[in-house]
Amino acid sequence: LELENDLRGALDRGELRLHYQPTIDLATSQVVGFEALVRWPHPTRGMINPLDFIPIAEVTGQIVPLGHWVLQEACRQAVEWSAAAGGRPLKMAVNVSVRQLDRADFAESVARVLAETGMAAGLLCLEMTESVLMTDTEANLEQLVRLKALGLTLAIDDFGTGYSSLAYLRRFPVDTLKIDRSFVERLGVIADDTALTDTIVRLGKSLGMSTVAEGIEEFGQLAALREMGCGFAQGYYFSRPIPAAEAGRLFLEGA
Ligand code: G
Ligand code: G
Ligand code: MN
Ligand code: NA
Repeated sequence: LELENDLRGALDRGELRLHYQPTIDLATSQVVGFEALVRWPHPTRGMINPLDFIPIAEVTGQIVPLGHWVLQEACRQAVEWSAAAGGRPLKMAVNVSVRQLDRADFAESVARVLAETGMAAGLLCLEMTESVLMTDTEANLEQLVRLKALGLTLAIDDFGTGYSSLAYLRRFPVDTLKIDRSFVERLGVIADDTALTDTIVRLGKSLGMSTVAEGIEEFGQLAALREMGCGFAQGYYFSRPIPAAEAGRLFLEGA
């Protein structure tokens, strides 16, 4: 409860921050964009991990204003960095909770953020977990179709860990599969994980979806993913999630 009150205050006082983890194009090794990850530098408890406050925010409903702030800040930042890099396109991925999607006005609020920040819809990717594809299917489908109509892209986060049926991939307008890092972790070590990763990459390809591998920490994993034809990657091997100033410099260096 204390954390809940603190979070409301933190949001009101603008104390939350975004860190950014680069996304690398495996064909060119270029930084093509970032995933925005929220951080809460708490005045007395130190840096609080999103895993410790996002679930609370989801229960209390604070995820709605919090998620809106994240979206707005990430888009604003993407436009700023892209302009500083002479207009080089920058893709920005933002995590979205099912609770946000549940709101009837969600697509409208995303449209407003795009208009206010000048972010090109095609460069914004909304990430959601497989649970979105399982619960309240009709209502969620309608929301995803509305979001797609804005021109943005949709990704399934932590792909392979949920319970969604593969049939849903056909039904829902998904553009990108983010391969969960638990598969990547044991790439080349456990044959089954290697086979599963390869299968997800092929699945993506055959459905016309792009694939992003998460949690790359070693060169061997990178090499294996390249060989499989995985399109993009994130992970500590390239960079941890970093503060905005650092991320801006990283993007400019790659110009
Ligand atoms: O950096 P990492 O500890 O950032 O993130 C932990 C978890 O918190 C991840 O599952 C990530 O998807 C989630 N997360 C990070 N930022 C956000 C956010 O802005 N919104 C939502 N809904 N989840 C987030
Ligand atoms: O669920 P989601 O994919 O949005 O969360 C991303 C989470 O993964 C964040 O907590 C981020 O800090 C973490 N992460 C990103 N890259 C790596 C990595 O290479 N190794 C590990 N262990 N965690 C990572
Ligand atoms: Mn994510
Ligand atoms: Na993920």
